[in-house]
Amino acid sequence: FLLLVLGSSVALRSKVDQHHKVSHVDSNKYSIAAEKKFLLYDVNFGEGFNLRRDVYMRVANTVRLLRESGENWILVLPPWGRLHHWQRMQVALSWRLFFDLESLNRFIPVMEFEDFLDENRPIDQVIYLQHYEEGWGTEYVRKFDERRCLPPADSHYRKENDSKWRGWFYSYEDVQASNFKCVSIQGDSGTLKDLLTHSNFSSMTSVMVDRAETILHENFGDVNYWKARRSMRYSKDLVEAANVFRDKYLDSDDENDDTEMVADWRKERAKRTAKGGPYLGIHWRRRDFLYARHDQLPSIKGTAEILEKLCEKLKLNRIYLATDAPEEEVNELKSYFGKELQVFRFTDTQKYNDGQIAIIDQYLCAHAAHFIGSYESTFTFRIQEDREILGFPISSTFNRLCPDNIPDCEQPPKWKIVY
Ligand code: GFB
Repeated sequence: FLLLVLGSSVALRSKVDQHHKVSHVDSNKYSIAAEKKFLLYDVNFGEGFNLRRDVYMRVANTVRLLRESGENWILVLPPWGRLHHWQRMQVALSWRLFFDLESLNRFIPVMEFEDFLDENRPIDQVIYLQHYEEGWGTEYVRKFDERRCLPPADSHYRKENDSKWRGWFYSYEDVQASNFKCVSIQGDSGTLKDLLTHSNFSSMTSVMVDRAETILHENFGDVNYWKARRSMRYSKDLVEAANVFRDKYLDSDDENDDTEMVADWRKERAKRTAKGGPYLGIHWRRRDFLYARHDQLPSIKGTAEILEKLCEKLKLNRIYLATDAPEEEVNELKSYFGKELQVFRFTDTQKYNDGQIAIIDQYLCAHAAHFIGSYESTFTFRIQEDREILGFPISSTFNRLCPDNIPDCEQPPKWKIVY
């Protein structure tokens, strides 16, 4: 039976149409093809772009588990926007601006929120996830319970006279939900699957889970973590823009760098031979990070010294700089370099939005011969993952900038890819 279910789910995944939307499933052919159900989700307002990418992987794995248990769930992608790090306040941005939906669909069926709305589908239920008021207790057990809404849940959704629930809903004003409940939960993608199949919610066709970051990965770093991650290929436009930049300024291309990728990520195989382009990639996290991780970051001059030494050691004279630093700080950094070092940045803010530039920055760092990042930044983590997928040697990837007073600081954990 298990084989039948697994076999069916693979077959279903391949039935995704050309327009990157989920196609109809032939219910006569596949016993798994039950009524379509839709899982929507949102993440706490304060979370950044790269933590949100991680939350996608957790929720995508919930959908995978639901489908493996025979339910026909489809993930509705939460539009991007209102991110407090973005300099330009944009909302309701679709996923296809950033990611390749065909690739996402090869892991689980996904659809844009706009397409969900076009189908005139209602949201039956909002489940607002929250922690337990009393904390974890003496041991961590996976569990969930319907509980009274704790702040801030009680202020995020309100019941109107028509007895429908209104909330943020990614800035779409005419969207509402029929029911709203708060659930205290501690657990992971699997726990969320159990919640959605619980008798209180199992009759709902479309459920939105808010504060989805409350749940963790079921098995961090396992093969399903990496499948979800590998499915998150960047949009073809962004890859193209970054490749043009590599070719023009960094003397870098996939053939010479040994970074060619097969079109379908499911056909990727383990390798450690990637060379990367002849440049040093650096993610230099500044702004709010200076407060959050002050003791773990180098000064501007200290950063320049680390980079100069590294370029000398690796015999590189080009640096690709990914940063959120203000211009004055970038200029100061550059002022410390000798003439032999060239610094490159991708700055086409006319054509690309903040999130797209972030992805191009990450892509360019991921293709460098050597990468060095910022301590515990999720922006840096995503670059390290991309390099694992591309097949770089470990030593060229898991490196961080050390603070001035600890030049031999502990290097990042090596979260290696598994297939
Ligand atoms: O992505 P993110 O969660 O990474 O948030 P951290 C950082 C955001 O800042 C990115 C911008 O999404 C970008 O909008 N940013 C940072 C960059 N570095 C770069 C860069 O090199 N290039 C470009 N183009 N943009 C956490 C936050 O950030 O830091 C938390 O998620 C909190 O909310 C904490 O603020 C202190 O993990 O680095």
